Amino acid sequence: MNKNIKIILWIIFIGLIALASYSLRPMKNIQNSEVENTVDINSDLIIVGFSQLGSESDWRTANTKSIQNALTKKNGFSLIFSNGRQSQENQIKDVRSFIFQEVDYIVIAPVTETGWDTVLKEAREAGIPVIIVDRMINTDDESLYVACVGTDKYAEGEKAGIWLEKYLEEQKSEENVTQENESLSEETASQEENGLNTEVINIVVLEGTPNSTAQIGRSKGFEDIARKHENWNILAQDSGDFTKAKGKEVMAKYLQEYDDIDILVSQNDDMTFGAIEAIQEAGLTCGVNGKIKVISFDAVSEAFDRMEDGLINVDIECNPLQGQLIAELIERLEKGKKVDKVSYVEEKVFKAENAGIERIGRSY
Ligand code: GZL
Repeated sequence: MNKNIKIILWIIFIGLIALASYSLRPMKNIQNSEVENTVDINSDLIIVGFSQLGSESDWRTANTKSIQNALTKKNGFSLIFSNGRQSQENQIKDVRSFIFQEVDYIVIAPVTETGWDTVLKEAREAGIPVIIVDRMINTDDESLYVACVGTDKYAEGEKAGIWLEKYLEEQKSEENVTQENESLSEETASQEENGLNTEVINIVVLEGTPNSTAQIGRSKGFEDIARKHENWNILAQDSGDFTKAKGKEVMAKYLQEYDDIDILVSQNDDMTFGAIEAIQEAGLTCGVNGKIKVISFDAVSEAFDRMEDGLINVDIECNPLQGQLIAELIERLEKGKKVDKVSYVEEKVFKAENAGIERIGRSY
C-alpha cells in the first residue's frame, strides 16, 4: 500500500478516536422538555436543579426571577430550571431528572403539600440535599429536606383578619359620630353601648390552589380571626387556583348567588384582578369607596396600581424575593455550616391610602 494512502488512513483513524472520546465525555443532558440548560459536571460551579411549580401569577414570575438572578454563574452556581406547569407529576419527573444529572442541590417550590416523600427519599439516597422554597411540604420525615425558605402564610391570613377588625371598628366609630349628631333611637344606643353591632358582615373568599401552603395558611389564619366575630358571615370559600381567569369566573358565580356581599378576601392579586373585572361587569363597585371591600394577598406591582385606583382596600404582602436567601443557605452548606430549618423573608401590609408612597423603590 503506497505511503500516501497510509497517511490518509492514519489521519481518518485519529479523527475517529477523537470524535468517540468527545461524545463519550460525562455530560448531563436534559430528560424533561421543560428543563432548561445542560451542565458539564467537570465545572467547579455549584449545580442546582430548581423545580418551580409553574408560571400562574405575577408573584410566581417575580419569585422565579429572584432565584434565577441569585443562582448565576457569576455567583458560583450553574442553575437547571424546570417549570412544573402547576402539576406535581411534572415536578416529580423534573426532580428525578435532577437526580439523574447528579446535581449538587435540588430546590423545589412544591405546588401542593403532600406526595413528596418517595421522590425526596430517592434524592436522599443519591446524597443530594433538598431545599424547599415558597410553599411547604407535609411530611413526617423532616430529614427529607435540609431547609425551607418562604413566607408565613398563616400570619398573612391573620393579618387580613386583623385589618378587617380595625376597618370595621373605624367604620362603626364614624357611624357613631354621625349618629351622635342626629338623635339616636334608644334601641340603637343600647346596641352600640354594648358593642352589640349586630350588622351581619357578608364575606366571600377566593382561595388559592387547594392543599397548597398558601391556601391552607391564609384560610386558617383568616378563619381564626373571623371565628371571634359572630356577625362575620363567610358565605363561600371556593378555589380560584391563583389565576386571574378562574378568580373572575368564581367571583361572577358569587355575584349571581349572593346579592349582599360586603367583603372579598382574595388569596392572591391575580384572582383579585379577575374578581374586580367580574364586579365591574356586574355593574357593582369595589374598594375604598365601593360597595364590596377588597382584601388581597401578594402586593405585586399591578396591585399597587389598583390600590392607587381605590379598587383594592388592602394588600397583604407575600414576598417572592427568596433567591438571595437560598444562595446564602447553599453557601453555608458548602462550608459545612449549620442552617436554620425554616427561614422567612420580611413582609408587610399595604393600605390603599399609602400605596403611592409605599411602592417607591419596590422591585416587583
Ligand atoms: C405564596 C405563593 C402563592 C402566591 C400566588 O407563597 O405560593 O402562589 O400568593 C402564587 O400568587 O400563585
